[in-house]
Amino acid sequence: MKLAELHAIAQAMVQPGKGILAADESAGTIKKRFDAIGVASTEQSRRDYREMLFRSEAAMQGCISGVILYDETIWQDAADGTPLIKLIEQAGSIPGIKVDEGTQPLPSCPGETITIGLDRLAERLARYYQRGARFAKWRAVIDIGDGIPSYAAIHTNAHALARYAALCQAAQIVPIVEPEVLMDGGHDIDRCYEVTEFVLKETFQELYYQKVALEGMILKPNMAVAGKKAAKPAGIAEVAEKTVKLLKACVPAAVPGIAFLSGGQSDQDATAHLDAMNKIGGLPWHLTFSYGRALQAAPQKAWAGQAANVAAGQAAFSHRARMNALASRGQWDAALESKAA
Ligand code: 5MM
Repeated sequence: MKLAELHAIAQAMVQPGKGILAADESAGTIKKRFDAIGVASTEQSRRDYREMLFRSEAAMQGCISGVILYDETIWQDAADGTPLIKLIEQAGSIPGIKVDEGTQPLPSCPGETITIGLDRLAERLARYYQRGARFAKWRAVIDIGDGIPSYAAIHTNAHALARYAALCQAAQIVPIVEPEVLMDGGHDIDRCYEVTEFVLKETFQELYYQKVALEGMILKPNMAVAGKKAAKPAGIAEVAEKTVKLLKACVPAAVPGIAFLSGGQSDQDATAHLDAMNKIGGLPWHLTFSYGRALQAAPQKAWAGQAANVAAGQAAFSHRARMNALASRGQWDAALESKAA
C-alpha cells in the first residue's frame, strides 16, 4: 500500500469548498426515485439522468470533489460514446464506486441487517481500479427501535466495514467507511447520539484491529438528529453542537475528513447543519458532504425525464452543489437560498 497516495486522494475528496456526490443508487433505489417523478427506470433513462449530472459543469468543476458510482454506471457510456467515468475525470472530479452488495437479514437479530459483499471483493476492486475508480464506499445500516440495535448487529457490521476498508487500501483505493444510523424512528436526538457513539467507537476499534491506515480513509457518518417521527425535532444549532461533540469523542484526528450522508433530511436542513458545524470551527478534520438525496431531489424534480428539461435539472443540481460547497466552508446563509429561488 502506498499510503502517501491514498492520503493525497483522501485530502482531495474533502478539500474545503467541495464535497462528494453520492450517485450510487442501486437498481431498486433509483427505481423508487424515478417512480416519484413518473419516469420509467431503464438502462437508458438511468444513463441519461446521470449524464445530465456529470455534464453539469458549474457543479462538477466548482463544487464536486468526487462521485460515487453504482456498478452499472461505471461501465456505461454517454450518448456520444464517451464513458461516463471520463466525464467525471474531465471535470476534475474523482470517480469512486459503491462495492457493498446491499443488506441481508442478520440471523438471530430480528429486524436487523448485515451488509454483504466481501466475497471476491479483492478481484472486483482490482477491476474498478483499472477502470479509474480511486475510492470506494460500503454502507452499514443500523436501525433504532424497540430493543435494537443489538451489540451483535453493531459489531458484525463494524467488522465487515473494517474488512472492506483493509481490502480497499491493499488495492490502492481509498475506503469511505459509512456506518449509517437511520433517522426513521420516533427517537430523540440524545438516543441517536448514544447509538451513533457506540457504533463509531466499535467501528474505529475494528478498523484498528484490521490495521486500516486512518490517514487513507474517509468517514461518512450520519449527524446526531432526532428521528423523523420524533415528537420534537432538534434545532439547527443543537444538531451542529451535538454532532461536533460526538465526532470529537469518537473520530481520531488522523482521519483526513468526514463527509456526511443526508439520511432523509430536507435539502436545506442538510446544508444548514453542515454550515453550522463548520462555523463552530477548530476541528481536526475537514467536514463536508457526501449527499445523495439532498443533492439530487431538486434536479430529479426539475428534469422529470424530459430532454427539454436538462438545463433546468443542471441548474437545480448546480444550485444545491453550490449551497453545500459554501456550507463546507461555513459560508452559507439562508438568504442565498431565497435569492436563487
Ligand atoms: C445514493 O444512495 C446510496 C445507495 O443506496 P442503495 O444502495 O440503497 O441504493 C446511499 O448509500 C447513499 O450513498 C448514502 O446513504 C447517502 O445518501 P443520502 O441520500 O442519505 O445523502
